[in-house]
Amino acid sequence: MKVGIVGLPGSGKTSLFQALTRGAVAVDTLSSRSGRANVGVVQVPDPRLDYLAARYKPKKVTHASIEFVDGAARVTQDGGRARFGSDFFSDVRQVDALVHVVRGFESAVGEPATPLRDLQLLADELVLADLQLIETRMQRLEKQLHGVKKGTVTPASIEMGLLERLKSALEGGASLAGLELSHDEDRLVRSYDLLVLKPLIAVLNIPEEEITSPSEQTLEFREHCRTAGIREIEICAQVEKEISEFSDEEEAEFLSSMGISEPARNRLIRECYAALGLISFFTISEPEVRAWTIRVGSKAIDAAGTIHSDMARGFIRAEVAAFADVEAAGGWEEAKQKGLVHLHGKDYVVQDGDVIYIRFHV
Ligand SMILES: Nc1nc2c(ncn2[C@@H]2O[C@H](COP(=O)(O)OP(=O)(O)OP(=O)(O)O)[C@@H](O)[C@H]2O)c(=O)[nH]1
Ligand SMILES: [Mg+2]
Repeated sequence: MKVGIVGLPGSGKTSLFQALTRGAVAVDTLSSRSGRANVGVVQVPDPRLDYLAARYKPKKVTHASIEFVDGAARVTQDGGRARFGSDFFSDVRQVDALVHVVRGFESAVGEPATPLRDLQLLADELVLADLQLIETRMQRLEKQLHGVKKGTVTPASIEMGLLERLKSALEGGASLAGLELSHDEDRLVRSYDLLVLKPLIAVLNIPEEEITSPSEQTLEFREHCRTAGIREIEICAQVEKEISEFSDEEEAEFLSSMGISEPARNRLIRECYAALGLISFFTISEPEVRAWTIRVGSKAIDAAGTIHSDMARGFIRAEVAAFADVEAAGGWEEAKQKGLVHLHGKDYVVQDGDVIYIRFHV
């Protein structure tokens, strides 16, 4: 799963990327271009995994991970105006979620921050790109419908009706989430891969002095996102980047001296994971304690297949305990003795934090 870091020039995207990746692995590019985009694999911090690792001391501990991309989906500056080229949109299409970095500090050339305006600027561009896509599709359907008697119901006429509804919702500034769609319509909408439907997290890049006390402007931004249903996080990318360069011990010391329990980047990573619709389940074995990634709503059989295709093929039962129960009991065996490990069939819907052992035959 790829998360694209986007935003106006100089908003702090690269600083944030470096904080997230802690300077590690910054390689590769999006498939369409070379030498411009950096991709970093980032571990999803998870105190539950930390507990299991400390309890079982396995040879290996494997975190869930997601990828962040910086330097793709570039917005260029053209005489003070932001320009969104066609590259921007084709790059955005290739990522699964967007982190929109919005400048909340005075720029190097003394421009005051205008976070709400900047947020809207990019949002409007995404809407315009989707409208264009919708209109192109409508033109194609019109040709198909040419000569068909008015009022005749065909797949094309049904799709046309749907596109008209999408178009007027987008033009009216309404969210598509509010539309009531049938199962088939929903499938069609998904197939368009609309940009406005990509999960988006707004990151307000605040100046250092605001870490402890947010400004009026920041509070206004926060409130706007809350009422508009936009996921939002405030981060000082500069400071996060500096913290990320510390060793683990130095970092812990620094954070505790500031009275902070964890770096802001951890919250952002988890927020991205959730926005992508992902949850984790855990497996415990002697060689490895591991967090596995699946989509919300996945079943026990999917979990088995994530670990190994043989496990899905030979699936018998899943032994499952909620992480909280394992922790409270003091371990997996202990949870079992207390009757907290349950047997489930392949259709069991896996919950975030489940500790799972798959029974299977080969
Ligand atoms: N005051 C302040 N400056 C910051 C902060 N974050 C980034 N900067 C500065 O802003 C400038 C741009 O930061 P980058 O991280 O390179 O921004 P970017 O969005 O990657 O820029 P482009 O890739 O050129 O679009 C740099 O000089 C940073 O040091 C911040 O939180 N506070
Ligand atoms: Mg940059």
